[in-house]
Amino acid sequence: TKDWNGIDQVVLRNPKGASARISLHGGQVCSWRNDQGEELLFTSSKAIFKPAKAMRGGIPICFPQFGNCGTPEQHGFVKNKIWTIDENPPLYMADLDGASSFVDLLYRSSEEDLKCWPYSFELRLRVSLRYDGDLILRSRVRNINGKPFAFSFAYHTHLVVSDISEVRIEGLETLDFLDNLCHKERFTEQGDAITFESEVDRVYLNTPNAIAILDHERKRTYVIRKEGLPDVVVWNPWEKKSKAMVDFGDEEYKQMVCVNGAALERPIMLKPGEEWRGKMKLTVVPSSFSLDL
Ligand code: TA6
Repeated sequence: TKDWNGIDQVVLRNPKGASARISLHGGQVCSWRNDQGEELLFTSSKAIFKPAKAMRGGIPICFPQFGNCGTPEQHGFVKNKIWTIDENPPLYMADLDGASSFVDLLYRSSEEDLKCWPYSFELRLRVSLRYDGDLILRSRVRNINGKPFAFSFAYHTHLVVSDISEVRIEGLETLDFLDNLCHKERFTEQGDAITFESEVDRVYLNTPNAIAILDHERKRTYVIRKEGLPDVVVWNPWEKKSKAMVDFGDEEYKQMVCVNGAALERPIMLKPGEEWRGKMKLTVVPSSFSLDL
């Protein structure tokens, strides 16, 4: 199908009616719906659907860096580029772990990219929708350059919640985090679940491979399971920051939370020919289930 600018989108469906949509613009997952057709990924009602800028929502792929590292683009440039369908994905990705449908996307660095980041790479993304409705993103970065390079990576995951003040995040207790609201100063999280009463913008370090986001009102829990992504970014802009963003509604912060699987604190170094793999699996369960995190 075509998305907002006639740019191709791939729709994945499973036999129970769950679905996902991925845009070739940025390799961005724009939608993930459960088998009742409920949208689980947040998209701002004021999102700007104009190429060379990622729409505000879904799961932008942040590479080769996350945050403002002095390059022209915040969160890297691949989220603003047109990707292609990968006709011959690497054999090792044959492991489908219960996928009912999937798509392989590819972004190869261009001559133009070299001007803002002087390294050649191949970035592959497989998005799978499982029979049970789970969404899996697998990324693979290969250094096809003559010299080593280091990068950071994040799945900028915008989740829908019914009311941010009723959301708890479990799995990050007692961990250290860098607080983007205090010049990235390092703090230690207290001993119980994270809750939200104001803007939060933190990078939790050396996190466990499973994190739970409990949406109390809707009796729904998201579980994020990840590999190769040691850090977790937790972001809610709250009211003041929301008003300052042109592509974000004033009140929408109440219905979303960003919980990003990421590799940020220690950039990943790849020698020529080497590759890195990162994986994130999103699951949504009725909160009544006990979570063996
Ligand atoms: O997710 C954390 C964060 O880095 C915040 O600091 C905020 O900048 C957010 O990403 C939005 O970034 P974007 O480039 O999508 O406006």
